[in-house]
Amino acid sequence: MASEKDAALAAVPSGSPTIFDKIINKEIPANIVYEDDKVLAFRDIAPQAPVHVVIIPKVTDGLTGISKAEEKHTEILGRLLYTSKLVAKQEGLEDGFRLVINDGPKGCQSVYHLHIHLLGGRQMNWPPG
Ligand code: TR5
Repeated sequence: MASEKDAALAAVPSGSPTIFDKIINKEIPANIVYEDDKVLAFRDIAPQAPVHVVIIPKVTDGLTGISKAEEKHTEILGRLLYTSKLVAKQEGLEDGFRLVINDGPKGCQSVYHLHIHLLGGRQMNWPPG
């Protein structure tokens, strides 16, 4: 996950391709752990837990973040959540895990392509930072 500074410096959503589009298009490498026709999941480059996977839709259809969700996005939102559960099982997180969606500068979002963070492999704390 990004620091506040990273999030503050992140490009405002502009409609131009993000780093995640380049991962989808295989223009830059990523450690992919799950892929189907609609969803891609890969290991975060700066892991915040022993397991830290980023789960993204292949087509955003304007979903730069969860705050941009519209009724037309409900199917892909459900697919993302369901895929999170599949990847958690695949990663052996039977004892629990955490899903996180950062939104906007105050939510510490740094990449404006909707994504779910799957974190696990250690005890999570509450409240989060
Ligand atoms: O901060 P938010 O919630 O927007 O999450 C974006 C996440 O993307 C952060 O946790 C970053 O560590 C992660 N990230 C950024 C890059 C990247 C990545 N994960 C995998 N591979 C990556 N590449 C190749 N390049 C990045 N810039």
